[in-house]
Amino acid sequence: MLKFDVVTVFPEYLEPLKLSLMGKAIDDGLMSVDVHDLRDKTHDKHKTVDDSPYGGGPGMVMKPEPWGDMLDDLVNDETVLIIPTPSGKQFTHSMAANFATKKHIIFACGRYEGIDSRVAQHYKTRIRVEEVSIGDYVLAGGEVAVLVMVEAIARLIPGVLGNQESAVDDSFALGSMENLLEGQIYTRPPVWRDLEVPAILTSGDHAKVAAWRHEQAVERTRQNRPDLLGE
Ligand code: JAH
Repeated sequence: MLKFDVVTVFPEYLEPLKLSLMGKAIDDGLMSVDVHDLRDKTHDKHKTVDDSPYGGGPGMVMKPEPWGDMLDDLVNDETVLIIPTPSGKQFTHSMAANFATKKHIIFACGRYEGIDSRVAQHYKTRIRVEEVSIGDYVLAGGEVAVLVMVEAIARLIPGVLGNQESAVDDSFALGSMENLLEGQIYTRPPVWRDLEVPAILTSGDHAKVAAWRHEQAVERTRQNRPDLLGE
């Protein structure tokens, strides 16, 4: 049972985690998701979570005290704390597979320019803390990155995927066993708007199908992700 806690000033942003594959995983007791409103740890009338940056500069920074009060309530010895930030390590499928083996993950969602750095610094002395980026773009906050990461992690928890999709397909998350992208896929009808399904796929020759798919995967990787081929 993997327990996710998400801390945010926009709890409604995490509602999609109750749907579809992840909703079913929760209902089946394979994981839990609890969302916490950071403003519950403020004490002033305006529920202030931000302040201006020391040293000047644009925007606002999240104050450390509400974070400390919230995280102290949630953290235990087995917790991994993940902080989504464009300055983090790139999130990958293998990172997701590692997180899927953990008992407890807390996501700390920043807004504005981010969270006072002492929050990560403090918890790093107590537990594993990972600053993680889902790609080289800036969002309005960490919430959407959490949706991405929880979905990627959840489908790697044993029992979450049905026999249809399955963990074996995960070696196809990028490509075959190599670092290749998936090739093109087709279903009925055999002709659609004058476009035919490649004849090899309906030939019944499984060895030829496998070889053709590998060629297509290499070509698509060369086109879209030459970096994966070292090119
Ligand atoms: C933006 C806090 N790598 C995607 C990503 C993750 C987090 C944020 N932006 C982009 C972000 C503002 C405040 C986090």
